[in-house]
Amino acid sequence: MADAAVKEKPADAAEAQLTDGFNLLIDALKLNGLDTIYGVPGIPITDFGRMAQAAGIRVLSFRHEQNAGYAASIAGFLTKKPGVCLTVSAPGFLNGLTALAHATTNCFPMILLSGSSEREIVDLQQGDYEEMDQLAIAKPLCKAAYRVLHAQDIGIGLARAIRAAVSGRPGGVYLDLPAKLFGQVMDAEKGKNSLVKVIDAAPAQIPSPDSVKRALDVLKSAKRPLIILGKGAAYAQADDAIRAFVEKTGAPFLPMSMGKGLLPDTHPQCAGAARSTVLKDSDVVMLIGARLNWLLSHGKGKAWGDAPKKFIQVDIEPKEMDSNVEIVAPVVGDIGSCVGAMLGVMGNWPAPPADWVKTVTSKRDENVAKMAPRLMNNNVPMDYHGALGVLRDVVKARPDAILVNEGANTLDLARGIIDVYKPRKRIDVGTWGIMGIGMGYAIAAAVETGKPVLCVEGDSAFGFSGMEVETICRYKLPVCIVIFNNDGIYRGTDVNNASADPATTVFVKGSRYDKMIEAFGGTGVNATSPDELRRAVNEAMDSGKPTLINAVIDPKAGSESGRIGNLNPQSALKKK
Ligand code: ADP
Ligand code: TZD
Ligand code: MG
Repeated sequence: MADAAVKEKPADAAEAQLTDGFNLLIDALKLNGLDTIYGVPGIPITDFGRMAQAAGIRVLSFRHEQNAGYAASIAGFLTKKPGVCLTVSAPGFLNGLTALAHATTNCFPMILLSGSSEREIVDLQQGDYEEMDQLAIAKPLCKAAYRVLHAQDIGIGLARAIRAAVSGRPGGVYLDLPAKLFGQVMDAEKGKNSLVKVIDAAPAQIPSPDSVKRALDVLKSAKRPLIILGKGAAYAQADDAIRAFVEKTGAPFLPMSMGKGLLPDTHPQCAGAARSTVLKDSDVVMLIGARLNWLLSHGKGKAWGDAPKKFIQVDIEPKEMDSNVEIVAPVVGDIGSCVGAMLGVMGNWPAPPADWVKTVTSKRDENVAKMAPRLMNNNVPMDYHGALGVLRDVVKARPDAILVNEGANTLDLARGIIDVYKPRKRIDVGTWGIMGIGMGYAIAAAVETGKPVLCVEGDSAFGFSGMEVETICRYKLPVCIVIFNNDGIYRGTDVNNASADPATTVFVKGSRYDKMIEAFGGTGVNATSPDELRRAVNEAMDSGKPTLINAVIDPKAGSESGRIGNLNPQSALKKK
């Protein structure tokens, strides 16, 4: 056994006094509680992975670096510690880089550790094995990028990476580790002393009392208040304070996709099912850990209606203020401190005007009632509503399970239909609407939380990371994947009349994704009706066995681009 060999090697006197780059990096990670690595082995980091595993770090080997990177990024979101991804030079690094950029865009703390080739050769462009100036390439795509050239700097290098990843607005950090570094030897005692245990990596950022008062004054003046909870609020892990604050205001709240569950979707103040009404008709909007980007129509235009609106924004990043519209009351600080400070000085808070609460509640109840019968349909072939009605019940019965979701129709409809009951239980495509996060997220969610995972995947979305079902089986993770198989992207019905090639959005008809997982010893199920789906998902969630369910969905059921068809250039042209 490799680890036994490493541990039991008799240390002769001279050797005992030396350490090397491999061990220093392992010690530095452990010293800072970074106990899990997601990666793909190869030159020059194969031995590093082995030695890290032998030293008690959990090292999960993936089939593609991008998926390992997505795993690390969501590990960062779920734990507030940087998720660590480990890649080989050039191509492996580039595969991981998409995930690093994704982490940065989504404000998730992550560190990409990558081996790199020999500096002297790379810099003279003499054609080294996997030659690439990785540091230069990573820089514009992450929050910070560093290179460590000397073993005695490993401690400082990792400390800088950790601080950069988690302090302020979290994000992705690149740490370049040239091959030679690992073999560098130094005195063990000096090496030990060179390591840094990062103290208070994400210091509390206390908002100014003036900003807190200003925000509360504006909120109190509202006739039609709205609170929007984004994934920054979920990340902050200030769950009790956020809930207490929202409840004290009595205002309707709208959870963004990954902010769902901070307060349950079934909470009386939840306005999720009255989204367009609250966006249009609110007069004061408080954003907590949510940006006014495309997902909120930039805070202006048709979606927000004509009535004048005042925005309050709670965020750790001062530059976020006024990014799209004027923020009349910026509250800059970490969400725990900001919400705590507001709670501390709210005093007796007046309930919002009853007519506003009533408008929102009746709109919500009306929409929920309209949807209800569609969710109970038992149509064959299944439509999205019939299948999602089942999954909604499954999650309701298991509020601790983590829901991973990607696709177009599969994403947009699942977001609206499946209620979430607890914080950080829904993870999805995030700010970029990226396809491919599915299996990486599922693996990290299972590893980091130990909870069962339900992945609701479009058939196209799944294809981006599908090979990781082997990884799920290899590590025996409690993951149930449900593929909404509608034969393609958005719909399976497109026809190409110009040649014998299939249309660009369709896949092989009647594909049996369930057979993929059987190749690796997992359980595959082909489900053609809501009843079959219910039975299969319940069984998988209860057994914890890796399972892939091919849910056969009517190819005609979806619509182009799901809910965001309006963003297609062709739709914009049609409007003109
Ligand atoms: P969503 O997509 O859910 O609307 P965004 O990713 O757009 O959310 O916004 C998240 C925001 O949360 C970012 O502006 C980020 O700076 C902020 N944020 C992240 N963590 C914290 C924190 N601990 N305290 C305050 N703000 C935070
Ligand atoms: N590539 C990447 C990395 N991200 C993307 N978002 C896309 C391509 C474009 N895209 C979407 O925005 S959704 C989607 C693609 C390819 C797939 C939709 O098909 P699906 O879901 O099968 O996953 P539905 O249920 O058929 O709509
Ligand atoms: Mg599809």
